[in-house]
Amino acid sequence: MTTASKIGLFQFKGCNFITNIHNPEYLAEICHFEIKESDVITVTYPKSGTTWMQQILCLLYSNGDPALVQSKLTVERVPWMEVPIDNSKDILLPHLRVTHLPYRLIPKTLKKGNGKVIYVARNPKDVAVSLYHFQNYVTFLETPSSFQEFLEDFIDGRLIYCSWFDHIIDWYSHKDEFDFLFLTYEDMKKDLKGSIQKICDFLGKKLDEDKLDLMVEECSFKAMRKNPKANYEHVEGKHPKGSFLRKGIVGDWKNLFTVAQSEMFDRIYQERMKDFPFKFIWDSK
Ligand code: PPS
Repeated sequence: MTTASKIGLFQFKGCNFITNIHNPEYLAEICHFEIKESDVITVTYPKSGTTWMQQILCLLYSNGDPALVQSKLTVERVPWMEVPIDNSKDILLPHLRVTHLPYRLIPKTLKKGNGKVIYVARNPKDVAVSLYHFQNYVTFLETPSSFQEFLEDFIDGRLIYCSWFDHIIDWYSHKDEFDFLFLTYEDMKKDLKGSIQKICDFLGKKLDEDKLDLMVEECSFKAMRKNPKANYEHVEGKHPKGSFLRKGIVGDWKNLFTVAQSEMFDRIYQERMKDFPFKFIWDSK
């Protein structure tokens, strides 16, 4: 374990983790975790729609019944792969996990093709804005001194889980090793019902029309923000002002990036993503 350049972070095998949440001994064990055929692992870079996918999968595996999403914190329903689990508590949906881990740190059995992987990507400009507000909201990460400095740290991979570019490029280049579904936050915003249907097809699940409509309702930003369990309302480590589920929109970057910052980001994006084989909605804007 080495100290990362930012307060509240440490490095493990070249990746930045949160001192308050992760521990190096546990991280070292992850490569030996046994992943089963029935396991479903959601992979995201931070602030890309993890909580949203946790909500969708939790409802899907409880047959659309909202009781669980209203009574348990998101993280208790669909836990993190890289965060130690309290074994004294019942694990409600043992085959569901989420992770922000880079490809190189995941379990060997997952790399061998056990389980299913759902990767959710989001426009990195919106990811940066969401993470910036998050770092201003929580007390366990460094409060950015300015958005300019924060953006440079984001681009150069000095924040949690390091570089957005490395994360997506690396995962996507290995996608054929997995039973793999690639979704974007923007597509989920555009057509939530269609996205849930895609997830059902991928997981071999069938939901009747009424249950599907109920899921769309329960997974809307409005419903999730109103749900204290999904919005982490009674959890410590936050400043009084703000909300975990903040705005939930596409294109919020336009409210924070200056023209110069946007142009600088676009130049770097084009260079880093020039060989990326997938065309994103935001690429054409
Ligand atoms: S984390 O901390 O990495 O797990 O965060 P993550 O859940 O990946 O991302 C948080 C952002 O996702 C937004 N969100 C949603 N948007 C639209 N609809 C729904 N249902 C939804 N649920 C979560 C959340 O508001 C964060 O984005 P911002 O832009 O900050 O609002």
